Amino acid sequence: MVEWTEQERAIISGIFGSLDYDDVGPKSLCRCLIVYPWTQRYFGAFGNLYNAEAIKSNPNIAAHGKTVLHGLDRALKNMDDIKGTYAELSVLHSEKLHVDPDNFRLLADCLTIVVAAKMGSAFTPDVQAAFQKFLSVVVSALGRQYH
Ligand code: HNI
Repeated sequence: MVEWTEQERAIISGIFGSLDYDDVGPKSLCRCLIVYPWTQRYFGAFGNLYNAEAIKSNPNIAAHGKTVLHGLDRALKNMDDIKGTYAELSVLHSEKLHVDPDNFRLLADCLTIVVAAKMGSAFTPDVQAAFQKFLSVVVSALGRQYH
């Protein structure tokens, strides 16, 4: 089981407490789709992804970015059982959506960059360490039900 210090818990809840989901969610997913274009293959039914501008102005992508970010609330509320919390979502991504689990890390990295850009100098190494630890646990939990 993952151990969390009080400082890590405080940092992580602080980040999410001041997070603008409607801005950060879409920006992170857009960044992932632009920087790693092969991730677009899962969003064939989402409409126009022809170039970066199209991705950034695609309302389906924006909506899904918010869904994914709100998906992280589950981990936030269950910090001591992130693995169990994501069992079902892991099965969905594996068996139904067939998302390559390497992509979880890519999206997590894009989220880190967007959050860092927003926080500026408040994104200290300690903050980065706690946030990346949290996302690593999420990424590992989401990849858990893959065979
Ligand atoms: Ni993901 C659906 C959460 C990474 C492709 N995804 C969801 C849903 C949640 C979610 C929540 C909605 C489930 C439902 O309807 O019951 N996804 C997350 C989280 C991460 C993640 C927390 C990682 C941090 N998903 C990814 C990645 C990809 C991805 C990296 C592909 C590159 N997800 C999808 C697709 C769907 C999806 C595709 C279905 C979308 C739809 O509406 O058809």
